Amino acid sequence: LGQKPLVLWFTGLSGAGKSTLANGVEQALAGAGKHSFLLDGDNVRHGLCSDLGFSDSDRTENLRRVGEVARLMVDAGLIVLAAFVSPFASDRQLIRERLPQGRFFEIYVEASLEACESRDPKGLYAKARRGEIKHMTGLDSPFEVPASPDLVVNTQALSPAEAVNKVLEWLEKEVGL
Ligand code: GGZ
Repeated sequence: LGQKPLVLWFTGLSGAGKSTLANGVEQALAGAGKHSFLLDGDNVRHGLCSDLGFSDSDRTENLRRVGEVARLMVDAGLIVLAAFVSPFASDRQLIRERLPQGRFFEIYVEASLEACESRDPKGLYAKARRGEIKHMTGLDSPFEVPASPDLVVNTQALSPAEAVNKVLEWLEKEVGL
C-alpha cells in the first residue's frame, strides 16, 4: 500500500472540532492516495455501540470496542482516524497499549469549555444546563486533559484549514507518513 498503518486518535470536548479536523485530514490523505477510515461517535454509536450511553462505564466500553476495531483496521493496513471525546486517560492508554509500538498517536483537540459551550452545534450543553441530559462532558462528567499528547491542535487559535495543515505537517515531519 505504500503507507504506514496507524491510528490517529482525536480527543477533546464535544464541540472542540474533532470531527471537522479528522474529516479534513481524511480528505487530504485520500487526495494523496492514502487509504484511511474515519471512526467517530456518529457512525459508531448508531451501530456497533448503540446499546451504550454516557455513563463512565458505557464510555469505557464504547472506547474499548472502538479501539479493537481500530486495531483490526491497522492489521488490514489502514490509517484510522478516530474522533471520540474519550475523556478518561486510562481508556486512551489502554488503546495505545493494545496497538503495536509506535502506531498510536494522541491528538488533543483543544478548546475551552466556554468556547465549546458557545459553539454548541447540537444544543447539548444547553440541554445539559436545563437538566434534560446528564453526564455531559465538561459539566457533570469529567474530561482528563492529555498529559503528554503527541500533538495539540487549538481550534480557538487556528482556522479549520490551519488546523488540518498543522496535523499534515506534523504527520510528515514526526510520523513520516
Ligand atoms: C458528551 C455527548 C453526550 C454527553 C451526547 N457527553 O459533539 P458531538 O455530540 O457530536 O460528539 C459527542 C458525542 C460523544 O460520543 P463519544 O462516543 O465520542 O463519547 S465517549 O468517547 O465519551 O464515549 C456529543 C454527543 O456524542 N453526546 N451526549 N453526555 N458527549
